Amino acid sequence: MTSREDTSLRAVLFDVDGTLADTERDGHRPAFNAAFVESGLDWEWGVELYGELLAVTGGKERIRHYIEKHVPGELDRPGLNDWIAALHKAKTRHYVAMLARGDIPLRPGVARLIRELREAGIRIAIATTTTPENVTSLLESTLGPDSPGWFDVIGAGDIVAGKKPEPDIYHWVLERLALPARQCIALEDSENGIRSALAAGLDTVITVNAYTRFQDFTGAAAVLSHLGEPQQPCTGLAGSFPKGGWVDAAFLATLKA
Ligand code: XBP
Ligand code: MG
Repeated sequence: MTSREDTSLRAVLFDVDGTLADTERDGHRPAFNAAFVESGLDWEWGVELYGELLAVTGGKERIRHYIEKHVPGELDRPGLNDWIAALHKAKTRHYVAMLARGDIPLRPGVARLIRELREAGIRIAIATTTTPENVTSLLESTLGPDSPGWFDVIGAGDIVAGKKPEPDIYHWVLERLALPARQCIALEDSENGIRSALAAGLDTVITVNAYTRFQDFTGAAAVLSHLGEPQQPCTGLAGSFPKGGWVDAAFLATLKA
């Protein structure tokens, strides 16, 4: 096989929210609500409403979408963009504090797979719409203080113009890895995520969560309940299924073969 056709697995690109950890319902959502209370707002994002708001990726973008849809009078606020940015900054402070308390664990199989990929010499990277400090805080609180350094590239937040489902963040990460999409796999949890990854040419494995279970994952290489562990096998929902019930480096490599 010539190098132009080489599709061997060289890197795995992880989404963060919903993929590494179930962060949305009991992490980001209460952090937004705490920021609203702190700012004297009577907004409260319940579990169901938040599920609808997740259609828009990015916290600042989500706040603006909420204002447009639910409290349009606020659109007349002077300096709206700066006000949203300040509100979001408060939200990030609350969220990072939750992570530092160890409130949010990794999903099944995540720590194991990261360890196995590193042992196998397969590079790892992050591609997410969330704020960069949220990523480092989650990694440090769950995998230890050195763990952000395990990732060759961390692509997060506002560094690209178009957030998921645009492919920008995946293009940005692939460029810095200096790898073609055909030698990489994306791990995602949402429809916006898979649209972004597929548009960047990446084979994508989905692990669903309560918010994303019934979304459209057309084009996924595999749709699974979670990454699985030897003691906690995953369930297959579509596409390939890992022998034994857990995703490892060998399974991901077979998806590239
Ligand atoms: C995650 C997001 C993020 C988080 C909130 O999407 O959309 O905006 O919900 O984080 P994905 P911020 O998992 O596809 O990356 O408030 O820091 O934006
Ligand atoms: Mg996600």
